[in-house]
Amino acid sequence: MSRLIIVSNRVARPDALNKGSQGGLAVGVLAAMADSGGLWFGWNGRIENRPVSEIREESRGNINFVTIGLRQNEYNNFYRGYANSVLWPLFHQRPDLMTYRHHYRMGYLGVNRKYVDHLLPYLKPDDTIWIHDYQLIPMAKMLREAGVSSPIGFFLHTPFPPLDLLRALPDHKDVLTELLNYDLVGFHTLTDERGFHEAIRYSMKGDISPSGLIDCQGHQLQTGVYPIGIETDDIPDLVKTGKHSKEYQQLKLELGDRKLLIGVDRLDYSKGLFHRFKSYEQLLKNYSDFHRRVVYMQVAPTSRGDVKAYGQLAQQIDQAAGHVNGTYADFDWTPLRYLNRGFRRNTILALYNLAHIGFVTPLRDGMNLVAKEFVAAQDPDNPGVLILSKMAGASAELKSAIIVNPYDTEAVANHLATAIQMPLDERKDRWEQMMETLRRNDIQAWQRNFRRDLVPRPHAI
Ligand code: ADQ
Repeated sequence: MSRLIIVSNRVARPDALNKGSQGGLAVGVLAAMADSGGLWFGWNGRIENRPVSEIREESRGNINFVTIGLRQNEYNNFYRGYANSVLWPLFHQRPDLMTYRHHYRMGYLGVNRKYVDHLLPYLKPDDTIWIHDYQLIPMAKMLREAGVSSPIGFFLHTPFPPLDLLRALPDHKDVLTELLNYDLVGFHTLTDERGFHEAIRYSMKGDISPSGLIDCQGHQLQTGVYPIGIETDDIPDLVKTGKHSKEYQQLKLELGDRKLLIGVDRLDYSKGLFHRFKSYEQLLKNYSDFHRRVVYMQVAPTSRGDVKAYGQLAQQIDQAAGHVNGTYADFDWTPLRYLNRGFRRNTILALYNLAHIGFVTPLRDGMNLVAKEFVAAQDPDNPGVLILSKMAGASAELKSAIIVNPYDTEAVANHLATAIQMPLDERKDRWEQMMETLRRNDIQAWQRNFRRDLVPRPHAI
């Protein structure tokens, strides 16, 4: 098999993953590369002052990591600007949170060109190139213009918006043209793929065959649905080691026979924390029997704290958490524990295992790996219950979860009550069905299927 070149904005070194705030892309890509090995290229996460970027090369096992830094203005316009103040809110159906500036677009293109220039010397003719996520959409076009003829695939980790929303982006036709330059474009769900097809058909006048083969403006490319998985078989061992952590031990002791509800998310408006806190508050209001019998722990480390919408969100969430505890806490019971920090991966998995309910209610999410990890971390003889938003990509696969509409806070409260009291037989049945999916479509299947479909196709340059 040819050498795999992965490009993503952030590159996660294995030891960095243990700090617990890397996010789903890094977790997934690292697990996918464990078998195949290859080269992983991207930003080292640092802001640098030097005019020419220093390239850092490191190897761990069969993976070579090649990273570069970003200058302050590149970070501002590319990362904080176009990627996280334009594309992220738009792709998560929040155009109201979008701040569009022309110089953001210029900065975005500039950093993509910089990545291409620094990557080119590492490429060999028979490599397979796999670009990840919304920060790097223009790379294939730029690589092709530089003469690269290797197969180039793209995977979108976020949702793809419907055309009516995409049109709010002034450059949407440029973005679509850039995507046409890939040989394969992959999505988490059929809904996302359908959104892309709709945009190609009506905005770009492209032809699409029933199997997802696109013919448009001299480009041919394939699209496909590749729901990202997790390292399902390795999780029980990670849970075991995580149980030795002092956080797990202490929480277990403090809980006693109280039932734990757990939520784990980057602090992001797409994750629906405000609505989630309101649903929990509604549960406490409607079901006083549960007072002192449940504890909800929400773990949410700060993410993109220097983007305006995120600062406002942090304040709103602090207040909402304070309101729940202000209303219901007593000297011997804190109903909501809100922790603004990351955990080691095995610790977080052990905490999932300790929980009776996985509380996963994003307002919009590409997939949501926390939902899958929660299920895989359960004890087969006494599994917990997953409450899962229908707005997460994972709901297309984990159909035996309790599927909820996160905006309907009263209904979510009732579903929480059902989950808290669910009999063991029903918990086991639901869990078995979800595990069957997680075993069949694990992280290795995800990368195998994508790479199987990534073959070179004709492109007009
Ligand atoms: P994210 O938005 O980052 O990922 P998610 O898929 O839930 O969301 O992945 C988060 C990962 O980070 C999980 O593995 C989780 O266990 C870990 N994590 C989060 N908070 C943590 C904490 N405090 N401590 C330790 N670990 C923590 C993006 C998309 C998703 C998509 C993934 C993968 O937004 O929709 O599922 O990429 O494609």
